Amino acid sequence: MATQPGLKLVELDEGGINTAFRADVLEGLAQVPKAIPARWFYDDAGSALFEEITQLPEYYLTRAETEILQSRCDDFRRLIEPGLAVVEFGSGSSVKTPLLLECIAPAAYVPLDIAGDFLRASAAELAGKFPNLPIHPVEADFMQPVRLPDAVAHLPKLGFFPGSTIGNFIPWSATDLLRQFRALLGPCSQLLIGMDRVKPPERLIAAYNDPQGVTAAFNLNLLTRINRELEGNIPVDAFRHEARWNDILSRIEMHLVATRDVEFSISGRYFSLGAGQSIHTENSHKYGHRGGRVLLLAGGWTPIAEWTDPDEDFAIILAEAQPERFAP
Ligand code: AVJ
Repeated sequence: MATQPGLKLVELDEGGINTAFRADVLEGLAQVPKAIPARWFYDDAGSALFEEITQLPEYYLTRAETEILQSRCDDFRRLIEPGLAVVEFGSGSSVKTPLLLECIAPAAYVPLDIAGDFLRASAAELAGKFPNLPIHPVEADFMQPVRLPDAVAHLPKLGFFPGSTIGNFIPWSATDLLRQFRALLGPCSQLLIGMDRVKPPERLIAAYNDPQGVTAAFNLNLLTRINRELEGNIPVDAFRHEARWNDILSRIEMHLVATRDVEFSISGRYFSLGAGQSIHTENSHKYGHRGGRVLLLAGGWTPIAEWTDPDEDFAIILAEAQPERFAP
């Protein structure tokens, strides 16, 4: 079956401006310290740069997670029933998805992503690999209320949230998001989620500050996107990429640091930064083997199995929706 036309849930104003993007940028830059939510990295250029990051020798996350997915097919088949709808949150290029779909014999696949063209291209490619699987791409921000296609309404669901994307959210928002997933997927659903593990800061920083400068380009692309889509004139060359380990909050932070005093405008609003000040663009939280499970429990999901790669760099956890009430 061919790819469905898909639902489009991105709101544009009369001028074709993405209003949610504009609101996040204008609010975020008016804040102290300045911050822009990481989800806005993923325009087409940003999504392509992220795919490049996943190939970097320093960026172990994707390789470690792929290794787990490849080696645990029997476990997935045993613990996940056939015939359910797989709903992937932030599907991106969907490169890891076949590894799961091959194992568990699903009845449908629903990739959700905010990068529309990228989403449709990836869905089309996947349709080539799984000609008998109904695919229903949904262009949406999974942080907003989402409606699943009617075609999968009656099916049991497996949420798939790989890549350690959960790490982008502060634990408070992460638990909100997990609860939202639970509400969307239903009371008998399961969730397969990837989380990056805590490890020595040197390795973490190297993964987010590669010598080739791909991560820097990914971070700086946000400014280029703002200039293009939100009528901005940010001098991109006046910023440099920085990755910091915040130990007390257990996260890598990415910043865009002004290398000199800068002034610019975005959608008619003026902003300035002094030399050395930064725009905080991403958090990537890392969890220990207990912390990750507690996060899931707090978000309404009971862990039932956990796997890591041999070096224990990365974990995949399978959880099921907690019943409304449980003993004691
Ligand atoms: C896709 C959010 C998991 O935090 O590791 C990679 C994004 N940022 N390099 C991550 C990212 C910089 C990535 N996630």
